[in-house]
Order: sequence, then structure tokens, then C-alpha cells
Amino acid sequence: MKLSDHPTKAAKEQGVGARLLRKEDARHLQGKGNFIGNMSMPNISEVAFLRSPLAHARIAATRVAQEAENVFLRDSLTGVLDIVADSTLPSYQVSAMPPLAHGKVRYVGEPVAMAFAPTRAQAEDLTELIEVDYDDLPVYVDVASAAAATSDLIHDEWKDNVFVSLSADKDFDKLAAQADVVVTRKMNLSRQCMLPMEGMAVLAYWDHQADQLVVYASTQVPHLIRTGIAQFLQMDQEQVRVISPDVGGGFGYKCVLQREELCVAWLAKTYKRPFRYLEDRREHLIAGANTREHHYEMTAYADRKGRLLALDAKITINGGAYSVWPFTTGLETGQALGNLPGPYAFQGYRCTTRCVATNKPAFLPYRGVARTGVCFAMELTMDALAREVGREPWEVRLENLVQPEQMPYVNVTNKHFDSGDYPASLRRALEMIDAQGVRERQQHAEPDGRLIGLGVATYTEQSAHGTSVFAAWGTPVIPGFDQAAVRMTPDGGLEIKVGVHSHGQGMETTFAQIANEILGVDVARIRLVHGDTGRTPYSTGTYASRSLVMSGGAVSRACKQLLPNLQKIAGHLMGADSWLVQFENGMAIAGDKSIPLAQVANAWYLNPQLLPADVDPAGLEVSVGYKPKVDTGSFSYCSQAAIVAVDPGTGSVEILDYVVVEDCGTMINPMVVEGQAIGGIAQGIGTALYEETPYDEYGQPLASTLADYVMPGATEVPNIRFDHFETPSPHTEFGAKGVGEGGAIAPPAVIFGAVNDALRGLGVEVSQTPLTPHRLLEALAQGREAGLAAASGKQGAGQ
Ligand code: MCN
Ligand code: SMO
Repeated sequence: MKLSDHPTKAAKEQGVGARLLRKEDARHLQGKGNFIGNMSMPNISEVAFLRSPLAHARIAATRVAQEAENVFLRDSLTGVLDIVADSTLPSYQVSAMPPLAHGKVRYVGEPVAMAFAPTRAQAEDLTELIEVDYDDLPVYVDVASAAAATSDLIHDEWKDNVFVSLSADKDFDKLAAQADVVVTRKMNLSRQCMLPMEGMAVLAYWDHQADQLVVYASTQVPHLIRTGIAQFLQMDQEQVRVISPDVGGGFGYKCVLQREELCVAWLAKTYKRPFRYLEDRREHLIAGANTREHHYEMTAYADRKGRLLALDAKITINGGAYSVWPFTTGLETGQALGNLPGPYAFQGYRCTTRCVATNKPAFLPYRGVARTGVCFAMELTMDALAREVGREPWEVRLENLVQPEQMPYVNVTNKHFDSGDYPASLRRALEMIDAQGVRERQQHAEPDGRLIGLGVATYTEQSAHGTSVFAAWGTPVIPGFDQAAVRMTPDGGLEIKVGVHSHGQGMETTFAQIANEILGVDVARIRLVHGDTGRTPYSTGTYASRSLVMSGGAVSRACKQLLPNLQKIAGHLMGADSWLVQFENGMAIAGDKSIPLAQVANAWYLNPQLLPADVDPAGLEVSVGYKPKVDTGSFSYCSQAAIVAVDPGTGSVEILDYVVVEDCGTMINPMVVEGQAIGGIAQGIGTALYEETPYDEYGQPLASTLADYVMPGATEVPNIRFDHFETPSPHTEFGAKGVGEGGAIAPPAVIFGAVNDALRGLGVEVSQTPLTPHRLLEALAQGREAGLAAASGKQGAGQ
């Protein structure tokens, strides 16, 4: 149903589709957020960690000075199990991640010991009273050396340094043999951090009244953290309560159980008083997990028009030292293998994807999860193919995109694209960016000597993928249904409880909009309760852009379930037929009669003598579970295009214009959707141009402060222009699809495409993120050398 056709939509300014300001912003703008770093508690101790100075070494001996109290090594943590994230994937090798390093260290910054004291500074001083003797081991920084190693493996009991490898082959040989054109390219993405504004944060204490361990954790997945803490501390789950208060960004960094969280929880369990650990920026940059490090070897087989027949790909992921709980290295590997074909309709596919262990921090899912890498590889391959067949990059894409009349479409990796018009989104993006105008502009030299280029990319964003997909990725925890508990208050307000967590996505507003759409309660009178395992239904939490579809879907279902009883009570009170009753703007309305919703609620709770005899005793409070009919995920899609100016003198790249044409089905709040995309694009620009954690040959990280780890700021993010399509998903409530990660998927593809377009006269192609001025100048110099060599070769031949 189109929004404008909705029966009650006309009167609504708050329901589905409204551009409502976010409710949650007021407290943040006033500095009144409730973050773990702001909390105070009597007798709290602050925790510090001693971290490994070496990337790979055996711990030969440890000595703790006699005066050092409250200092802990692995052996002192009695009753704590190593964090083990097992997988059902056949090739998977399990890594046990001890809460503190045991026997050996596997990356620089790995926690080796912990201390607590009244202040963080004192706790840090205590860690200096611990001496560790290390015996160096060979360090594996890159995937090639790690994969080749046969001794001194990162995990002693493994057969090689490979976490997991997956492969697919669908009609590859047959279709590749029909190709007229073959194009081969390599692409590389560097390691980077995630850098939420707030780093890891955990505060734990013992609640004597409830006889419970209470853990405040800055997390996207409070229920999973509870499950994990109980599992690895060997406690019953009812003995543990996890609260995720205001969280200063997660982006994937906070969807797993961290060993520091487990250590602090153990302290509170053991000493029955409060402890806190706050990761500082330097710890995050060095030892916080990092992401994105993918390597691609791509070969495309196509006909003369650039129609792709088959694709051959080798993907290698630098997975770091450990597999994280609960998502494992199988998640990134499976996502890469399955999503590489993108929005294209080719039929022949051969791909192997390996995740290799190295002496770097564990690899984590980061906004976009693998799809930023696969989109980069796929789109640069499309660009290369276009050049090979002498067509525009968008012409070749239009040739290959899944067509609207093919929807729903099952692609070569068995992804179920539910709905949409992919080519139309690309055409609209080209129109908005004025592709023809750029081609004309490129005919003339720019007055400032810069080179202009145009880049485009189209991608699908699998969102809210559920049971069958995670089961195929073999993760130890698999999402199923999500619930929402909805209760009308006695004065006609609404309380909604969900197990997901909002940490910037605006769910306190958008979920209220969903409830308003159905029950007509003013958004200001709707309270979203989330982030507390003691007060909310179980959920595996917020990741995979699933919260709206899953929990939002449950909110919709729960509100709908309240309707019949509300109608019955309201009809009875008004003397009207219950089926006639509608709810709008806080009123129950039947024809020309109306009463405030508050009066209906009051009758149920406090004046039951007024209720009809056949009222449902379940009342005005329900808990409803939901998952979409099809659990393979709803596929949002998007085309992005950009114009860049490349300065061949300085190697700098300026983004002159950036357009986005996205379709996430029905939008609950278009302003929130745009905000999500802009945030993601800013992060994608970071991946494309700035962010990198380089390592030296000893595995020492070379960017440990924000002076050497460069992030895009306001001046690097252009004004992003939008258009929206709204093709409802046939499978979800309101036809909405997830959108939280999408923005971050395309920017490296778009920006590199644009730079390569700008450089095409110079015979240079760039394909390694981030495109720093240094890398760009190096590529230009190589291009010049190659050009000179070719020219002198020709001269030589002529003489
Ligand atoms: N939305 C909407 N209409 C749609 C789709 C979504 O109005 N058709 C709204 C939703 O109601 C919600 C927001 O957009 O308010 C994002 O919804 P959804 O796509 O369901 O994503 P999640 O809420 O599950 O958020 C997770 C996703 C992920 S996986 C990462 S990583 C990420 C992201 O969200 N981390 C973020 N966006 C982030 N934004 C902020 N500010 N901080 C993070 O840590
Ligand atoms: S990386 Mo998002 O938490 O799936």
C-alpha cells in the first residue's frame, strides 16, 4: 500500500513516513546522556590492563612485585573460561581467546594482566609492577607469510594459520568458456579501526537485593553479552543482568563479547563491589579490533558488450589473531563469498574465500560487513570491463543489473532479492550527477590543472537476514524471532520494550512512529525501553541492519494485537460498533463520536466496572514475537555517484559532488534514513581516502593516536544529495527494509571509480585503500615510468 493510500494517514504528522525530529537528540544536545564514563558509584575501582609490547611471543616468566596488590594474571581468574567461538563450518579452526593472555601473546596490545585501584592512574601504575619475560616468535603480519607458515603457528594446535575457507562453484567452466573478453584485476583494502566516539566501556557490580551480577556494558547486544558472560563465567543466566545505557556509537565494534568485559564482570562477581574499565583512544587504536583488510583477485568473463557471463574470484581476509564470540571469522568470510556478485544477474561463479590468522587484533564486523570490500572489488571490475569493451561504466552496469521484471530474483549465490528497480536507481543517480555534463567538462582542461572524474556504484544491502543465513555461516548463536512488549499506560500513553539497542539509529523515535501509525498515540507519549536484559524481551540485538525489520516488525504486530480490545472497550464506552473505531491523535473515533484514548485506558485499569462483558482479560499489554515470512533478509539497494577532482601535483582528491539514490522499501522516517546514509558515507569516505592502521614488519601498529590515524572531518564530507525510491518489501511489516549499514558500502568503489576515471588518460589505475596522497603520487609516477618505457620501446622498435 502506498503511504498516501493509508486510511488514517491523512491526519497524521507523526506516523510512518513522517520526517520527525529525533526524540533522543534533546538529551544528547544538552549533555545529559547517560554514558558509562559519566556514572558514579560509591567505592568504585577503576581497572587498567597491561598489554603486550610484542606481536607474537611466548610468555616465559611473569613476576609481580611484592607490594603490588590487586593485580591479576590469567591464572588468578578462577572459574573463567576462555572465550571460544565455535562454528559449524567444516574447515573452521577454533581459537580460544583467554580473558588475559596465557602462554603466549598474539598481537601488540593483547591484555596480559589487569589491576584495579581507586583511580585509573593508580591502576596503571600497578600494572607496571608486573614484569613479563617474552621469547620472540616469528611475526605474521600479512596473509601470505601467515598462510605459508608450517611451524610456530599462531594457535599451536592448528594445522595451518587459516581460520576458515569457503568456496562456491556454479556453472563456472561452462560459462567462462563462452566469453569473448577476459579482464583480471587485484584490489586491496587496508586495515582500519572503527573509532566510535565512545570506546569500549564496562562497569559491573553485585546487586545484593536481586542477588545478581549487574554489568553495564556499552554494547549493541545486551542479551548476547548476558548469555556470553554467564557462559564464560560459568554462571546461570538469571544471575546476570546486562544494561546497555547510552552508547556513543557501535558500528559493529560493540556487537561481540570483549575479554575486558569478561574480566571486569569477574572482578564484580568475585569481590561483590563495583569496577569499571574505560578503553582510551590509544588502546582502541592499538588493540581494539580492526577490520576491512580484504584482498581480491578478480577475473571477469564477458561478451563484447560487457555482459558478464562468469566471475572468478579469490578473496583473502586478514583475520587477526582470534575469532570473536559470537560472530566468528565465518561471518565475514561467508558474507564476502555470498555478496560478491552484488546486484548483477550473471550465472557463472567460482569463488574461494579464506580468512587467515595473523598477529593483529581480531577482525570484527564493521558497518557494511564484508560488503564494502566486495562492492569495491566488483565495481572496480565493472569499471575495468567497461574500459576493455569501450563503453561507459554505467552502460556496462545497466547491461548486467537484475531487471525489475525479474523480481523477485534468486541470484547466483542463492540470495533472494525481494523487490526494486536497480537500473532505474542508477539512471536517476546519473541524471542527478549530470553524467553527460561531466563528460563535456572533461573535454577541456580545468583552470587549476586538476583532473575531473566520475564514479558510480550500485549495491544491494542484505538486511535483517535471519535464521537460515546465520545457520549457513555456522555462527554459535543464530537469530530467530524478536519480540516487542507493548503496554498502554492508564492515562493513554504507551510503553514499548524491545531487546535490540539504539545507539544513534534513532529507534526511540522511529519505533514510536510505528506505534503512532497504528494506535494514534502521540509520539511524545511513547517511551521506548531498550538495553536492559532485566526489563526487555530477549533479542540477539542490533547488528545486520535488523532492528527495524525484526523488532520494529514486532512493535507493529504487538500494537495491532492491542487494537481489537481497545476497539471493543472504546466502542462500548461510546455506544458504537467496535469495528468502526479508529485511533488518531490520541482519540478513539467512531463516525461522529469520539473519546480520548486516555478514557479507554482508564476504564481498563482503574474503572473496570465500565468494561464490556466480553473484554479480553489480556488487557492493554501484549508481548508479540515476529520474524518476516522469508528469513533470508530484505534487500535494500542503492546507487551512488560522485565527481572528484584529482590534483596530480599534490595527490589530493576532493569530492565535488555526491549523490545517493536509495530504496529501503517504505521509510519509517526519511530524515533518519538520510542520517543513516550520511553517517555511513562519511565512514566510507574514511575507508576510501584516509583511515588505515599500518603495521611494521614486527607487527607494531604505526598509528596509535589521532595524529597519525586520519579520519574524515566535516570539511572532507561533501554535501550529499538524495533521492529515494520506495519499493515495499513483500515480506516485512509496512514493506520496510533495513538501511543502517548501506551508506558505508559504496564510497570506496565510487571514489576509486571516479579517480580512475580522472586518470584514464594517464594509463594509471588505483586499487588499494586508502588512497592517500602518497599512494596516488606513487601510482602517477609509476604510470609516467610505464609511459616513458612504452614510448622508448616504440622508438627503439622504429630505429
Ligand atoms: N529506518 C527507517 N526506515 C527504513 C529503514 C530504517 O526509518 N526503511 C530507521 C530505523 O527505524 C532505525 C534506523 O533507520 O531508526 C536504522 O534501522 P536498521 O536499518 O534496522 O538498522 P539497525 O537499527 O539494526 O542498526 C544497526 C546498523 C548497523 S548493523 C550498524 S553497524 C550501524 C548502523 O546501524 N551502527 C550505527 N547505524 C549506526 N548509526 C549510528 N548512529 N551509530 C551506530 O553505531
Ligand atoms: S557491523 Mo553492524 O553491527 O552489523
